[in-house]
Amino acid sequence: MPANLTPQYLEAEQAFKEAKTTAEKIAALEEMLAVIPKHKGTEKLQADIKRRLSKLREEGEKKAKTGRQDPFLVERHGAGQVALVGFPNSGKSALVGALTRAKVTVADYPFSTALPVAGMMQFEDIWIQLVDMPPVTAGEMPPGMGGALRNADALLIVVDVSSDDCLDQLEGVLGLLGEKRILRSESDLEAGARGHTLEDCMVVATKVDTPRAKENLEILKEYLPPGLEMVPVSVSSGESLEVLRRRVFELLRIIRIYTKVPGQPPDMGQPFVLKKGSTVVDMAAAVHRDFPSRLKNARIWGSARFDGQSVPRDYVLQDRDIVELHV
Ligand SMILES: Nc1nc2c(ncn2[C@@H]2O[C@H](COP(=O)(O)OP(=O)(O)O)[C@@H](O)[C@H]2O)c(=O)[nH]1
Ligand SMILES: [Mg+2]
Repeated sequence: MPANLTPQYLEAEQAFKEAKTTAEKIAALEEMLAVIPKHKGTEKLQADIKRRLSKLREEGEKKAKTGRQDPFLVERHGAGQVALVGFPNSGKSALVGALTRAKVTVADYPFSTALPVAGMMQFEDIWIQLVDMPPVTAGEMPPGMGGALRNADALLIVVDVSSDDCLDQLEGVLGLLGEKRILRSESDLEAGARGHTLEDCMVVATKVDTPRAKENLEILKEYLPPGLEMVPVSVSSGESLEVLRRRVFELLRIIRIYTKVPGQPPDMGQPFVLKKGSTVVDMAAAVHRDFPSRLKNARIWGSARFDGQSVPRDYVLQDRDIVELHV
């Protein structure tokens, strides 16, 4: 059967041939896998790509262990990893500095951040990792950065509303994310490609303390693509920084679940962090590998109709639920 490869696929294959770093090669192979026409005629090719991918990922991990890792990839910590992307001077480093204890360089000259800097942001009882990224410009992104952005759980698009070119900044970043296939379609993601939809992104409009901010915010609001949220903040005045913490948590679409042993008060220390939509069985799996098969039922405090209510295995949990697993 002919493979009928599309121009999109051939383009990705070309990118693979030109790729120099492991991260670039992985990104190109992922791309090939995402866009390859899925039918009998390409099955062998698909298997071949998958084999090459897993080999490269293994090599990448080995390299990471010996210290020669991709400088743009930041090891994930906490409840989720959120990368900040924006033009030079948009206020990314100032934000990460205000929300975490990371040692960032805030400067009024561009390109003061050459490599990612990560910090942990506290939100109530969990920690979320923020990664300050080197700047992008319209049509340009440092090579290797795409992989790190695809790898993050969510993206904050930082736009400076003190500047009248804030709409160009937003469009520039969105255009670039699309072009580099960091933003991609739901079907690409379902096919196994790494990347994000707009659902994983949020615009942070910074420097709302400045004179031009109000007017520029109105313009941004008008042109904001549907489905993309925006939070206006100021690091200088501290305005809405607490709101931003919560919005970043919501952007990650995660829930916090606490455990309880029968007859004892709940453990309100470090919660288990699960994806939104997770069930009692998912929770059991997070506690112990053997639990799902041994699980009989559970009792829930929080989202249930009454405290201590018995619920089935497929009960969908809500943020802050307390679960007592019966095995
Ligand atoms: N007025 C005002 N200035 C800010 C704010 N946030 C950052 N800046 C200034 O904007 C410049 C660039 O900030 P920086 O965080 O280094 O930008 P980056 O290049 O995106 O990391 C610095 O001079 C900051 O002091 C803010 O909320 N309000
Ligand atoms: Mg910076």
